Amino acid sequence: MDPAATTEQVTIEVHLADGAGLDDLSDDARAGLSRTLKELPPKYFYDERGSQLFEQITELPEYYPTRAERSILEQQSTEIVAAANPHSLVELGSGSASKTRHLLDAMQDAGCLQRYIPVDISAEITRETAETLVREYPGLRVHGVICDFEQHLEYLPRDGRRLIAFLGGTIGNFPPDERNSFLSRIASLMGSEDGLLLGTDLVKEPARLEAAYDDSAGVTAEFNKNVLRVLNRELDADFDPDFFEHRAFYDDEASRIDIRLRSLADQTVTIAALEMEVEFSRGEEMRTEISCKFTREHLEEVYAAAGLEMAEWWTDPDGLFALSLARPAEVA
Ligand code: AVJ
Repeated sequence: MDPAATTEQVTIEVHLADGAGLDDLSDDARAGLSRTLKELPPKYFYDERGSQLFEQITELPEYYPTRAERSILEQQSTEIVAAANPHSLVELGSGSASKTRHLLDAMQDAGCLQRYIPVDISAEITRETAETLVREYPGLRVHGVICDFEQHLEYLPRDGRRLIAFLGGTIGNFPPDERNSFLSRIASLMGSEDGLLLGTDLVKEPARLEAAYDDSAGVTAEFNKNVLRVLNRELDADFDPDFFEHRAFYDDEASRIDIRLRSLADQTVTIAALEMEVEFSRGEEMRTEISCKFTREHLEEVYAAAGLEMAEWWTDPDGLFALSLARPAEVA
């Protein structure tokens, strides 16, 4: 498709057809709301307001993952870059790339920084970030790829030794089957010298986990309900967020936080764009997100199942969060 903008150091490649996002939302909403346990995929939280609310979440006292991951990057980026020794840094879901600078700094110090390839759904944020970074890092070329990285991994440039970073713990949003096919696809696109740097939140006391997803200021509750506003706007639906309540609990068996919206009344919601009426009984819960928590042993198994091998493992001083480096497994 058409490269949206090219300057000397910045290239932005757009692979999103107009309306594709809306088609996906329509399909996902129709399928998810037809299940016995109603469900909406978490990627639709992140419109402008949702992204702002998530930014607020990352600053909440209860929400430790962002700070813990940042502290690993602050302390270990030199080691990470030495272990991966990349020419380019590919980042899936790059957004404003705030944590990425630690890796770029370490690559610059090691003299190996050539290219940064942010992969994101938002062209605006990616372009702004690209322009800022080329000013901050002389000689850096930024090649942004605007796509849904869940669907369009094959658009990633393949030349040079790459470190593919997938930070923030977003891999936790994938159910096991989808996680396995996603990681398997990444593995199949990796050269033998490429590395995957994956951020994962770790198993810990349920009370601590639950507090991180049900903060006392109610920001996560607003974030959760925001998906209803997205459906109201995009699909001409009539959800009343006041008739739903935020709920987050740790599912010990599945090692994951389960996030839901519970209906406070018997109610019927109309989704005009889908010509659909959806009934909720009082107390019925709709799942809006899962956030899987890992141990090192479990993650090693997850990698192995996807054709990857854990090469390195770093945690923050409190052992809350991990970054790990994986490589394609040797094929015998
Ligand atoms: C951005 C997916 C990593 O699962 O912790 C935060 C999203 N949801 N609070 C997470 C989220 C509710 C977050 N990820």
